[in-house]
Amino acid sequence: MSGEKEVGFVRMGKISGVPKEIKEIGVGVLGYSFMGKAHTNAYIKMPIFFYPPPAKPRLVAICGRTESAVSEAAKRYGYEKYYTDWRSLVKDDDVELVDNALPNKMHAEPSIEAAEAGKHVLCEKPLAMNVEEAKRMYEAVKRAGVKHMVGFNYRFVPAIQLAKKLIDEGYLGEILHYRAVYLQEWIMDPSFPLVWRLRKSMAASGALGDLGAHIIDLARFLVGDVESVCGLTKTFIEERPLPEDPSRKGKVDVDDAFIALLKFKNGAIGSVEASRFCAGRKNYQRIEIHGTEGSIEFNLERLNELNVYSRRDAEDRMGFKNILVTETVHPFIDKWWPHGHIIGWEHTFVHEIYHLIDCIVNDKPIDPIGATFYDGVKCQEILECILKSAEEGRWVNIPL
Ligand code: SOE
Repeated sequence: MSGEKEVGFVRMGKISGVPKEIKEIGVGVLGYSFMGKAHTNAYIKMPIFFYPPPAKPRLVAICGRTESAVSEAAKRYGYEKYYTDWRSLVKDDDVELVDNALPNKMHAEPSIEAAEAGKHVLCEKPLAMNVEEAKRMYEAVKRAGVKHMVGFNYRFVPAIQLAKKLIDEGYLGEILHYRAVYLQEWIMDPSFPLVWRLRKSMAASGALGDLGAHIIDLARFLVGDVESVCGLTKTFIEERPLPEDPSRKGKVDVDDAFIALLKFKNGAIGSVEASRFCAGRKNYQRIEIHGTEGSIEFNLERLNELNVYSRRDAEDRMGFKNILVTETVHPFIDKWWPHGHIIGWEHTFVHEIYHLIDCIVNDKPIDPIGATFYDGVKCQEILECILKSAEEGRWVNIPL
């Protein structure tokens, strides 16, 4: 132990800096608000709980447009530097991993330039504004040979991983139905301003790309690829006060809610629905999957639990079983607390960041557990086809 010395009867040892046996990885985060905070928390927590870490994230730099806000965030979170120009962060030689937590409009260019600068890239969902951008991003990371992941963090819920294990093992038999909703209520007040998530120029779509992207990615992760869709979108409040001048209003040009039917390539059928107008639903992502041998049910607002039904159970005890997914046999749990000491939403980001950094340091494949930019492209195709279907009022096939 470096700097050890006798202090009376107590030996004192000084730990200076990161123990040399632990590698570091320089991280630069684009964006400092909601997702910037969730990701930073994960970078700080990961090496403590996944110890020894594959590498300890070094909070090199954070970036945001407003210097007063991003400098405050850098101080608060513990970043060494801050930038108001994303290009400077991407070019910073100390940054090995660029984490793009900016609005959807700003996913493509910074992620492509990061890849071209030889940086690994984590990009928040949805990957892009449209399929064309998503494909350019995917081509760029492939050309650069860097690791690439999309922030579909719900893949990293232990209960979702248990669901995937049961499905992949055939415990549910042949999958017949996928049924998912992702319901929130945060913009029901007409006085809620026209923030970037409600503007087509910044987000491309509303509940569809924001919440729908998650349950569409989980559809692919748990059931398989989608063959065709039939969608419906709705905007309940057509205009809202402008954040920059509440006395003026702007048009809401994205969906407040969507519903879509899915035909999967493996013959299963599905429905996905997301809305920001469901009073009482805070962050209510609920999934039911039914197979020939049984069913599972997951609710994000009770994310430590998975309800499982098996037709193989004896008739006198057949019924949904509630599994508390907090035993160390389940992924990631052994890194936290004893069983029953439940985890939360933020832990899914710690798991995601651990997986990414482990794959970077040990050159492991991000998928199938994590979503790569390829998965981001496939999700983008389904999003775009749902919009096309809603506009044209017909079923639309997903490009092969
Ligand atoms: C929307 O409010 C939102 O923050 C999404 O953008 C996130 O992806 C989701 O995890 C929680 O809800």
